[in-house]
Amino acid sequence: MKLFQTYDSPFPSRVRLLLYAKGIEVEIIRPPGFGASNETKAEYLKVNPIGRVPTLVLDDGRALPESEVICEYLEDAYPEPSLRPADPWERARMRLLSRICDFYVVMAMVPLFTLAGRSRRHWEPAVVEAAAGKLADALAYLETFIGDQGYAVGCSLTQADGAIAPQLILASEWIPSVFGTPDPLTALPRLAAYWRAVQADPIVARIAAETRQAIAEQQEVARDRARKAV
Ligand SMILES: N[C@@H](CCC(=O)N[C@@H](CS)C(=O)NCC(=O)O)C(=O)O
Repeated sequence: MKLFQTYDSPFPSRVRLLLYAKGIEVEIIRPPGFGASNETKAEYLKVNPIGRVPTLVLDDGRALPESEVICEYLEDAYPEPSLRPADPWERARMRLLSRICDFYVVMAMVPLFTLAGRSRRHWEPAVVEAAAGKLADALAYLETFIGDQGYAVGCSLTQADGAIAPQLILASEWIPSVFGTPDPLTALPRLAAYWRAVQADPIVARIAAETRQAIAEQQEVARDRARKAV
């Protein structure tokens, strides 16, 4: 199988967490022409017409986009070890936490992703403040439902940890470092305690290290571009 993906994006990281936990080997491919325009993505659009990462491509060529759908496919096709809790309520909490990430946490960060790609003179403080406020609200939803036994749900790794971990790196490390905003975790003790504890898990630690490295490389490219533009 092949996984079209990038290391700095939270959605493929969620799929990699599952692949690592289940010991599934795949070929990792950065989509050709990714990160520029839709024209440069023409080849990739033939693989996934949605044009986003990740896409899982099976050995017979069938392609599956959308991180949550890929994770559910991998759970069904490779059931052991399961990253879905057996108890229906706990499984629902796993899905709820992942959904909060997809619908609220990421959406709150989108205006900041957009600003970060533009020159600093376009960074209106009101836009940054409004996005940071929405992000704090979204993270407070996680605070309400997050587990207290070292993992998002129960006392072992689930898909929810894969959804949450890369987004917390963006929310509590990348955004404060780029925009000078306070770390939102300081106001969320349960989520902060979860985040400290879950990084002791070797698979979460691996995903976190890959994400931090990719973000650092991307920031270096952005700094280089800014230096050249002066
Ligand atoms: N709902 C999708 C979201 C995927 C997504 O938005 N990926 C972003 C990267 S975080 C992307 O590929 N954006 C298009 C681009 O960067 O050109 C999923 O869960 O897979």
